[in-house]
Formats: sequence, C-alpha cells, structure tokens
Amino acid sequence: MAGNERLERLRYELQRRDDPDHLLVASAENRRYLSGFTGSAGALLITPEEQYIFVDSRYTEQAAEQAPGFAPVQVKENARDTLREFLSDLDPGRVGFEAGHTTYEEYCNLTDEIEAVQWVATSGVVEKLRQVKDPEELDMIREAAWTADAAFEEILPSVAPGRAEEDIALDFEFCMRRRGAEGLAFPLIIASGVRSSMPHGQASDKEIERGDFITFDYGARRCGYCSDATRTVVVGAADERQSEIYHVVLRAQEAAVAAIEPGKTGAEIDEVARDIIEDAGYGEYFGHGLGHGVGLAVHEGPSLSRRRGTTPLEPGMVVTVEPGIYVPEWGGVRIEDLVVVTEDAGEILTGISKDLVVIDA
Ligand SMILES: [Mn+2]
Repeated sequence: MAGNERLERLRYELQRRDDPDHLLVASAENRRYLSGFTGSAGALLITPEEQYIFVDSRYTEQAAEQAPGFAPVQVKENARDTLREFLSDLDPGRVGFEAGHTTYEEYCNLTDEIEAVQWVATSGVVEKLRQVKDPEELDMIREAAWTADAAFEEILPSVAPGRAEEDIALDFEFCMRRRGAEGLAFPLIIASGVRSSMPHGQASDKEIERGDFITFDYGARRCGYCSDATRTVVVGAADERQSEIYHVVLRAQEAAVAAIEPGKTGAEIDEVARDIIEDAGYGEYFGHGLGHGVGLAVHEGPSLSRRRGTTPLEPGMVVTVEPGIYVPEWGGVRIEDLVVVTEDAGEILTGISKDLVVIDA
C-alpha cells in the first residue's frame, strides 16, 4: 500500500490547516487508510518525523505484518495509561484528535487524564485525503462493483411473486460472499411495492407481488472498499405511471452522470438531476441529495447535494449518482451508478443496464 505517500500528504495537510503537527488517529477507516492495519482496536500517532501504532497483545503480530512502516507501541493495561506515558516522554505540545470520531466521554478522559499535552479538535483531515483515490484503491472499488453486479445478475432470475424480500436478500448476500466479497457494504435494501417509497427500506418479510416496483440497493466490500448501486425492476408489465416515473428518474440520472467533470461542484451536478425531476412535476418526491463519495466507507465525501456539495470534483473521486422519486403509499424508483471522476468526465463503474427490467409474473 502507498502508505508513505499518504503520510506525506497528511503531514502537508496538517501544516496547511495550521492544525497541530501531531495527530492521534483512532477511527477504523482512517487507521486502515494510513497504515494498512485492519484490526478492530488501536490508534495511530502521526508526528512530523515518525508514525506509531498503539495496539494491545491481540494485535501485536497483525500490526507488525500489516503496518511495517509504523513503530509499534504495546498497549498494556489500558490504552490511555500507555498513551499518557508515551506522550509525557515525547512532549509534543499540541496534539490533534479526530473530533468526528471521539465520543464526549473519550474526550473528557483524554483531557482529564493526559494533561501534559494540549488537545486540539481536528475535523475531516484524513477524510479529505481519502476523497481522491489512488489507482490501487480504484482497482479495489472496481472489484467490489463487479462482484456486486455479478451477484445481482445471478439472483435476478429467481425474483418472483411469493418470495419474501429477506429471502432474496439472503441469496444475494450469499452470492456476493461466494464471489469473493468479504461482506456487504451495507445491509441490503430490497423494497417492493408500497415499501419502495422508503428510500432506505431494508429487506423485510414482505412477499413480492405482481405489479410491484422493487428497489435493489446493494454493495459489496472487497479489501475494505465498498461499492454502491441501485436498480429498480417491475414485476409484470409496468403501468403507465410506473413507466413515466421510471423514465423521469432515468433521464435525470443519465443527465447528471453526463454532467460530471473535474471542477464542477457536487451542488451543480445535483441541480442537473433535480431540475429534470422538478420540471416533470415530481420535485417534492425527491427528498435526498443526489449522491455521495464511496471508498473505505460507503458514505464519505464529496457530497453531491445542494447544501453540502461545495467541493469541486477532482479526478480520482468516486461518487454515486442516485436520483429517486418516492410517492408515499404508492412506491418509488431510484437508479444509482457508481462513477469515478476522470480527467474530463465521469466513468460509470456499475455494469448493469438501466433499461427497465420486467420480471415475468
Ligand atoms: Mn448510495
């Protein structure tokens, strides 16, 4: 893994922000991103010259293997005592902690028990670096997307009236695992019929019925990296309203993907899709943002939304484009692709057709 380059970028970023030049990294994804360490507990301390990994005896061997560039510090009785002793020797002055990943209780414990340093809240430092993926990361995201798509194609023929959403979800997850995913990127969303008006309707015991829209929102995880895609299918021929709404969402989705290019903000891309849906008269039924970044976390920066989409897109960012129309008590449609920003456009990583699939019923 390109650890050293990431650390260099981090140190540069800390300096640029005027944040402390020592940073305690405790969030699992940031830890993994910087060090390669995948354990469930531990912390990194990044200093201007050195990088340390604090782990207890459960992870000593694993940390040495996965994070060879990090000097190991063995956590004994408890992590805070070890950290206090270590920092009092190091005498770093100001130390940054990750405000977004620290509970209030942890913060109180840090400031009460480790008084020798001045703790400074930092926000989104490593997350900002993670927004732009390197080629190695893009390969893993591509693989996650392929795995998930192949599993979707495999289970689709078995979708039929009378089967429960959660039964289909179980098969779907099994297919992903068998094809090499280490797990799901998030609990599968399989929402049929009236439930499809819930943008995040997790699979339930509802049975599929003729006439249903079914929203499948699915993602696999490979080497820690997530994919995210959504397709909506119809059971039996679509009626006029279903067909109309599906095609409004499809037009909005395709126009937004086509609008992606470096330099534009997420808000500008959101607006492309939103204008189409509003002009068709369904604006009030598209409540969420257009998309989000995807990487080690399934929801990360940059945001493609009106209010939060202020970040200009850059080559190497991976984002979802997922407009939807959700009519309460009736149903809904969402179509989502995973897209990587290239030098001059957006390249779709999702490999499934967006023509409306009709399930025989
Ligand atoms: Mn998504």
